[in-house]
Amino acid sequence: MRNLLLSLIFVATCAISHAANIVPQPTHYKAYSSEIVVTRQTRICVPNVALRVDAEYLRQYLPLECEIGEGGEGDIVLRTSRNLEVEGYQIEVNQHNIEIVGGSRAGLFNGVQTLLQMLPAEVYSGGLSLPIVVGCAEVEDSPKYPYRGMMLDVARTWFDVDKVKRYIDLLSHHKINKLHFHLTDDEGWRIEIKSHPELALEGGFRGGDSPIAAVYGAWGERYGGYYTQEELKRLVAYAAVRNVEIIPEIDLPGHSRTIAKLHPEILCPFEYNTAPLLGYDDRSAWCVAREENYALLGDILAEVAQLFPSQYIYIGGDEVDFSQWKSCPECNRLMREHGFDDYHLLQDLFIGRLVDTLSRYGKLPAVWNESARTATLTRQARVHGWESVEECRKATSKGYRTVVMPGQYFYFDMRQTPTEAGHNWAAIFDAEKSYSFDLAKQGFSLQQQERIEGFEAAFFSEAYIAHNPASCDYVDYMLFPRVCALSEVAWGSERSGWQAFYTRLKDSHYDRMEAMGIAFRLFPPKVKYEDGEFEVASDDGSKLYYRIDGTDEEHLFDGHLTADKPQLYTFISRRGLAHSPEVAHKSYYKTVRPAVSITSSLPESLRYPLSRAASYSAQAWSRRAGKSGDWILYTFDKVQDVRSIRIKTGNRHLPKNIFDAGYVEVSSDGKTFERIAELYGGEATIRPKNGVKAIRVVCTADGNGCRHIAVQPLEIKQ
Ligand code: TNX
Repeated sequence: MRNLLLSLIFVATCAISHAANIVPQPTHYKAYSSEIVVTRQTRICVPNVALRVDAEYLRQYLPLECEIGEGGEGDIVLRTSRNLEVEGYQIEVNQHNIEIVGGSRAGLFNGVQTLLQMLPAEVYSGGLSLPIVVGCAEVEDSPKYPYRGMMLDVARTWFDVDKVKRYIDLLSHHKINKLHFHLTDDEGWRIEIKSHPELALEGGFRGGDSPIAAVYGAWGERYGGYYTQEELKRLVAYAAVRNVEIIPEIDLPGHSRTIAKLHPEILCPFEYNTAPLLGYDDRSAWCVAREENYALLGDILAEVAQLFPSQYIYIGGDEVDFSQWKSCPECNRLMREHGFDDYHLLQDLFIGRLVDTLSRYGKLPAVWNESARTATLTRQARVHGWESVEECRKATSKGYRTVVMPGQYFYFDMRQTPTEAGHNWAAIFDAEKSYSFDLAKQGFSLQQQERIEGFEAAFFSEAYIAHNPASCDYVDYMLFPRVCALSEVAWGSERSGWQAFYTRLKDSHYDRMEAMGIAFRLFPPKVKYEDGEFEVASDDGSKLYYRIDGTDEEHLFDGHLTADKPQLYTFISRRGLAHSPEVAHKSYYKTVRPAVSITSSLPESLRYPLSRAASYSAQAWSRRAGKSGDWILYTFDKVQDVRSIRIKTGNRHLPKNIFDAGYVEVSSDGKTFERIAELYGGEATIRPKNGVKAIRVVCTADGNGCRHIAVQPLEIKQ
């Protein structure tokens, strides 16, 4: 009686968890009006020691005793049953107990994730205080697709083990079950290979005295890191507990500049002009004809195969620069011997050799879609369609098990609106577009759909390096809530439309992500300016702030702000660690284009001369990399009185082809110059106090790992 009374008091006083709103949406979810109270006395019970690991996992979020046994009144019981699908599960929460049954440990894990989402969001922050009330419910759920993946590029920007573990946690909370681990690329080699220790010891670092050039960013010091085999084994085990399989990628035969720097003998034997690169050899493709290459690759793949239990090893196959093979006498001899008229077939030959090597280790290949182009590749390969939706359809038509990840929907290194950070080569899109992906609407026939193994999103990290890579904030912002959308698409339950999904996010999942410590992206607030007053609103309950251009301080926006110069104000919404992009009235983005001439100590490209930047039309190029003492001089026809000027070397949205280090000087008479800013990531924004007649950018670094430097038009605001 006393217990019952206490429970009633608890029911009245403690927070009741939100109804459903589970992400990804389960197939069946039925909520009842009754409740059960989880108290400190509640136990997590598993029938045998094999499931103890799952009980211990749950315990990290719900601090209860674990026990091997049947469980009794009030307990949480975890078990498996062969009658369910491997990754399927059932949950029953009734007034007596909570039971999760999984079709296997994987299914049980999925059930545990759903249960966590049925509890107050504080389960994720460690701030949960018992007792809690849980609404009674019945859930029956299983995924439509066995492959629900995320690719992390740890080669361009280094992610240490703790960061990777954190992403494994966050992904697994969304029932993502594959981590495609992009371990090698032109800019880094992140996996220890014991038979060739130099690969990680040297290839894990770039810049400073490393032979690997700092292509992305000003790294006067060695930058990077790598995973030891011991760390990788522990990581694989860590992921396995969370139902995540790690699929390692060694990107071949292109994207191999790092290993080629350490083993130049793997490159094609021809005279290469390194003059524009100040002596640096930037070739990135393995020579197909050099027999010894396959022995080295055999050594590497043997260790990779042994470290990772995944059946598939990812061997790349994307974006091979055929110009290297075209210039190679040995590759051309091979072409003639085989009667090939297409360099894709030469690539197939190379990939085919690796497929044989993998099969000796009991492994199958996974590849980027280019490797399936001619369809000579074994049908046992798993093909990842990244270039377009069309490439995904083609791979399925050729009979390949296909992972759908077209950049236009699932490359989360893409920008989310035009003025935000990130790439735009595939598209500019936010979570709504990822969420909208639909195989039938995209014209996949039923037969093609049967060959879909699942979905994957990618985060390539070349832009991350310019956004404080010591913190996860940039990645979080690019990934969430897009990963939430991916999880719905890949889990494959009936989708109810974006508005309903967005409402579920705002009502429940934002709180969870906040408790998970994710610096996720909020949708941009709407900004209006009328009759000298701002009207700004967000639709998610977040707080709004404004900033005056040129200052760092943020002020709370209380609903009223009058201003005669709307171009000076930017707005942002915040909620915990999450924030929206900065938005402003259209006048903020307005730039002026005064007449300017550009000269430089660098020889200019004939095709992309500096005059293109001077006429504000497009980026201009030099004919070689920058070296210490090089300069670019911008001279205005008339002295300019302006608010700000952004001077940018490098590509428009990537810290590449930059002055690796340097500074900016200004002059009001075109004769005497004053140093007023340092370059960061090849660029600087100046806010001149006096009129500006000329600007000079001076380089203090030798080389940038690229064939030229790019110069963007000045961005001038009045
Ligand atoms: C294309 S995706 C690439 C990567 C880049 C990415 C940037 C793929 C197979 N190749 O090397 O990092 O675009 O979005």
